[in-house]
Amino acid sequence: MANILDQFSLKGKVALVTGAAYGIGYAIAKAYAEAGAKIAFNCRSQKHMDKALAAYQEDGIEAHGYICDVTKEDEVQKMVADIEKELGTIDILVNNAGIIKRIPMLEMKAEEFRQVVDIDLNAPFIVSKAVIPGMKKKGHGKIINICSMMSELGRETVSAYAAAKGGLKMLTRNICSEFGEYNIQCNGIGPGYIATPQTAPLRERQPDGSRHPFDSFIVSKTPAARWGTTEDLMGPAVFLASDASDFVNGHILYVDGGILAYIGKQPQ
Ligand code: NAP
Ligand code: GCO
Repeated sequence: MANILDQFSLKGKVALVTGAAYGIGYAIAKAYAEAGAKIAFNCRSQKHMDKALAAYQEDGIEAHGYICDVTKEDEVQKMVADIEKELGTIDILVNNAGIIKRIPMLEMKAEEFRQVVDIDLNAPFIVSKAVIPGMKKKGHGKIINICSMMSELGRETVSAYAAAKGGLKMLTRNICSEFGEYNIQCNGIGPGYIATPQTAPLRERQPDGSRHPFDSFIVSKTPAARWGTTEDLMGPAVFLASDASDFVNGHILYVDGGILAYIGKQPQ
C-alpha cells in the first residue's frame, strides 16, 4: 500500500481543466500542477488566454492553453486530440467552464436560458464524451464536475443556472453509473459562495460604501461566516483527482462552509 500522502500525488497525470483562465478553474489547475500533474486548460477569449498563460508562468506552472468553446463539439474533439498528441491521454477532466445569467424568470428569454444550459450542462456532456474513450483505453480516469449550491437550492433570478447545475449533479451520477466498471470515477464539487469574477456583482460596495445586501446575506447564511476563496477548493479538488478517492464515485462534495447544513441565524 502506497504511503498515504503518495495517494494524493498527481505525478505523471495529464489534467484538463476547462475554463481555467482565471477563477475557480485557475486555482484547481494550480493545485494539480503543485500535486505533479501536467496541465491543459481552455477558454474562449485570446485576451483571457494571454493573461492566463502569463499568470501560470508567473506561478512557475507550464500550462498548455487551448482556445476552445466547450459548447462546440468539433472544437472540443480537436482540443482533446491535440492534448492527447502533445501531452498524452487525459487522466483527469474537470468540467469547470460555466456562466450564470441573473434574470427574473419571467423576463428571461428562452435563448438566454438555453445559453446557460448549453455551457453549464450540455458542455460537460460534450467534453466528457470526448475524454472518456481515452480513459477507458488507459484503464482509469477521474471526472470532476463543478456543480453548485444551486444543484440543491433555488433562488430568484437563477432559474437557468439552477436547472443546469441540478442536471449536472445527475449527469455526474450517470457517468459514475455507466463507467464505474472501467475504473473511471465521476464526482462533483459543489462550491459555496466563492469570491471570483462570477460573483463580483454580488459583493460590490453600495454607492454609500456599505456592503452589498447579498454579501451580508450570504455571510449570515454561512456558518463559516465568510465567502469562500478559490484556495478553499484546491484540497478537495486534488483529493477527487487522486488515487485517494478511487472508491468515491457519484458523490457531490459540497465545499460551502456549511451553508447547506444551516437554517440561518434568527433575526435579532
Ligand atoms: P468565472 O470567474 O466566470 O470563470 C469562468 C471561466 O469559464 C472563464 O475562464 C471563462 O473564460 C470560461 N468559460 C465560460 N464559458 C466558456 C465556454 N463556452 N467555453 C470555454 N470556456 C468558457 O467563474 P468561476 O466563479 O470561476 O466559476 C467556475 C465554475 O464554478 C462555474 O461552472 C461556476 O458555475 C461554478 N461555481 C462558481 C461558484 C462561485 O461562487 N464563484 C460557486 C459554485 C459553482 P472565457 O470567458 O474566456 O471563455
Ligand atoms: C448566485 C451565485 C451562485 C454561485 C454558486 C453558489 O447568483 O446565486 O452566483 O449561484 O455562483 O453557484 O454555489
